[in-house]
Amino acid sequence: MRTAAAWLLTVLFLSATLTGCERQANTEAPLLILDTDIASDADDVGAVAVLHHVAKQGKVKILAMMVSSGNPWSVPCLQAVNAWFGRPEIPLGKAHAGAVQDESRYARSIAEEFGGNDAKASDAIQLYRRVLAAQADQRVTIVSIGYLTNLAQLLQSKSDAVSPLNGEELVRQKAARLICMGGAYPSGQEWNFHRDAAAAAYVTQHWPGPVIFAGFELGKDIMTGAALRTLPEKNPLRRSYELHNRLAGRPSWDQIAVYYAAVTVDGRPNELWTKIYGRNAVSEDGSNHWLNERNGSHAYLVQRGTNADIAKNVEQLMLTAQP
Ligand SMILES: [Ca+2]
Repeated sequence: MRTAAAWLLTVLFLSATLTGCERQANTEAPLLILDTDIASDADDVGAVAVLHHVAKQGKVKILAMMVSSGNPWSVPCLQAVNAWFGRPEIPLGKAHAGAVQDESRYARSIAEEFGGNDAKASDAIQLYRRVLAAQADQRVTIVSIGYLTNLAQLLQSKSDAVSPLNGEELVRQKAARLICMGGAYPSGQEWNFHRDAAAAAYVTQHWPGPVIFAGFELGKDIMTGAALRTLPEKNPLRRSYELHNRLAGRPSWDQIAVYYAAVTVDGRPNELWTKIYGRNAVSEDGSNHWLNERNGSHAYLVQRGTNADIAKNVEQLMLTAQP
């Protein structure tokens, strides 16, 4: 067990050495864009619930949500969940044709049971450009909890009527940080990278600013969702987990990325996770390995808190997330 003095020294050391990665220097609530593949697993719905909860607490401000899955029910499902949480107006972006096609055990049912639709959804790349161009410089946190399909296309986008900047320049100017659930650390193969490996490789290579990776290993033993059975049945969060695997609980990969975004405003060390700096290299098959670099603009998260503590926090946020 740490002594108080050792703890203080650790914090001072980390403060002095680990703040270079995130360039967001103010303490205002992050302006946040969520990019989700909501369809193939229920943790995306859990993450959306956590996001609504922390937004209600004033810890983040939601600018838009993008969908990287090509499942036609993903956007209507997300719209239904947002409407249930009292935020039907959140702008939604739809992936281009050719996006990863996922099966889903819940997306269509949630859309139909809770009346979701994609009538007002925009093209994801156009929406990214529009939303980013309208913000103050280096204020936007993007949290990716699915494929990097949209973000790769955003980086490759050309100047247009919205902004004279191309995608990479626009991101450099407006984004404070990208928090990305993807990859395994220090090396391995993970679903989000693997399913659109070209996009994962492009984004890790070309993102013109800090990227913080929340890897496979972080969420896999943080099981949440089973406690949702205590909620009323007519609740899209509970229903998603019920349809997905009968409320048996699922790993919390996506909630962790959102939770991290909400509890770290300016990149100072956090009691639940610390960061290892360097550079992430993604191969053609979507596997990745870590290159240690002292001043790398990438970092991956290493857990400090216990699985039980983090699971309790995440599940509590999901349980108490209410319209
Ligand atoms: Ca996901």
